[in-house]
Amino acid sequence: MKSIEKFLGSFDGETAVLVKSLLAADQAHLFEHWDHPDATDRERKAFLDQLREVNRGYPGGLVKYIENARRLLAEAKAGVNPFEGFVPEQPDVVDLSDFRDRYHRMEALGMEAFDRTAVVLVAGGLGERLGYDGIKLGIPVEVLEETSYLEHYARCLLAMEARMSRPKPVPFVIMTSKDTHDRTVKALKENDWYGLAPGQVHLLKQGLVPAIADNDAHLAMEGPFSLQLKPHGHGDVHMLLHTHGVAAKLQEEGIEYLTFIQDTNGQVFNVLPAAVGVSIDQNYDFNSVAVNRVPGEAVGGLARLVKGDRQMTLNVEYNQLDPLLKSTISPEGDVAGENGYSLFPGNINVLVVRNEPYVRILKETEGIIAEFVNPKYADAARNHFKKPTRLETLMQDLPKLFTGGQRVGVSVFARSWCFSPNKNRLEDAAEKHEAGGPPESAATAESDFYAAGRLRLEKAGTELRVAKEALIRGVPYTDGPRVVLRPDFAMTLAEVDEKITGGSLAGSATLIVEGRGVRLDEVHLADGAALVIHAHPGAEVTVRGVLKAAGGFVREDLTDVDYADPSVPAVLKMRGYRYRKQGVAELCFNQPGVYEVDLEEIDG
Ligand code: UGB
Repeated sequence: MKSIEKFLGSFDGETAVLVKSLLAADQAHLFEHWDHPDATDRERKAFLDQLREVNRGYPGGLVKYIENARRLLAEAKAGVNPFEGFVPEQPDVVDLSDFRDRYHRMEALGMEAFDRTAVVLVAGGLGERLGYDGIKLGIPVEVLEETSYLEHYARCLLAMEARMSRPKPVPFVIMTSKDTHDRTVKALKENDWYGLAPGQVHLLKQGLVPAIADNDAHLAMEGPFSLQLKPHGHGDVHMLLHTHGVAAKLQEEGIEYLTFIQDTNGQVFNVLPAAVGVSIDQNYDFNSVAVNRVPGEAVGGLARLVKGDRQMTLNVEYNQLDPLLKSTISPEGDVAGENGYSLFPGNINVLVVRNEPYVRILKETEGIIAEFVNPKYADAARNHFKKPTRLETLMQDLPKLFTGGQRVGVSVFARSWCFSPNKNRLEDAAEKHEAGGPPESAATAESDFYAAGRLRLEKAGTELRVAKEALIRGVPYTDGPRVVLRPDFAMTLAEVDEKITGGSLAGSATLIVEGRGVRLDEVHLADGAALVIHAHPGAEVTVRGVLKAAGGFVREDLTDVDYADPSVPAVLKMRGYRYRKQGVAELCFNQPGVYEVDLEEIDG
């Protein structure tokens, strides 16, 4: 009798069934140290606890995971091409990158559906590429007022709620992980949930999956009494929305659209209203927000793949797209279409999913979305791995499960208007810029955040003198004018147009506006002027006139001494600069009422 079998009688029912099923699945090696003379009861108990936790965390349990792994590993070994026989075509695209009339119609349509929309944020990633040891949601998207990503997102949800004819909280699902959960909860609690109702926030913590040692899917051990565990990927969000019953519950509450967003994309709410509008207008079940992509660019391309009467629109990684095109419709590979861009727009992982088919698919699949495995083989025969692998899943792969009948499309927006994440440490961002790619760093994310504010003003007819792009430690940054129009002031371009008339801003001016009732009428900010307006609900404020320079916010680039100084915060070091406040006109209206302000009357 094997050593573990002697112990089975002493286990509770769940544990005994689990251990037996693992033995039947050829996993006896997990228990080979079980009755080693040095083994302690504590170690054994901890191991069983771990096995039960991992087993519960995966629909169908560990045995199902092992079965799935064997199947996928056999396909990987045989070199099965998942796109074999599929012919790529341009997907259904609604291109709103020109901000023309259709853009405004889609925004208005999406805004009407705010009471039927939920926001799902995937925030389980640790941000190793960023070299930051806090949670990415806690990083400020801008350092003038130091608004964190989490606070910015919360403000957007509150602004959505305020725009409903019958306001109700927008459900906010946050997927965390072991790495980010406690710190996300702490940030929410310490900041009074950023004004959100705790009941509107659904926290789903993703677990880890076992590492796999070989093609037979023997689970890899970290020590004699612990499994080696690895992340399963952001596709876990689908599994958790299913296993926790959240998607189904939201459906019962009348939520028709789930919008999926990433942790550090301060631009995403610029386009969410219009993206939801496109889903409604086109009756899309799955809508990928995307950007125009230069042929060959290192970002996944969205393509419709057709094989007989089967077709699916999905993200194809750029290194798979080019060979697929060459072997099918285009001997030259990925080439530019009439508009100068690839026919296959770039995926940015912002998704709008119709909840009704989604809940159905989740039920059918138990939320396991198109898992894949990517072992690094040590030998040409593909018998051995260089290191243990694991099954993975990506949230954008959901359409792989659409069996027909679902409508899948793509909404294209101007690039930095919809996407400018903070993913890379400063040095790597500089290298990426040098190589001609997007730096995706703290500085570019902040620069684009202000650029989005400028774009709003420009569309409303404000004249802007934009500063020249500068390189800060090799990363491009446009210093101004810095414009932050808070979401409660305006969620759509139409609202900005309604609330701002004319005016002008010079290169290093700063304008921050918070408050639904604020209006700017011919406001002119000189170089070095800074105007900050905070108006509480019920305060109807009209501001007009010229604000002269009084210092404003002055950018100071960090020196090597700053970098060596541990007291300089990491969130500044990842940018390469700080702002000093030197003479800012701050207008605060804490009481409801009607106010008129002439900037000429303000002294410094
Ligand atoms: N995330 C989780 O919540 N859990 C996880 O296990 C992993 C990540 P990364 P990645 O923006 O250009 C994605 O690491 O994986 C969250 C798309 O797959 O920043 O390199 C994490 O917290 C890719 O197609 O990105 O690549 C973060 O919010 C492309 O769109 C989000 O998932 C790429 O992003 C993304 O995680 C991109």
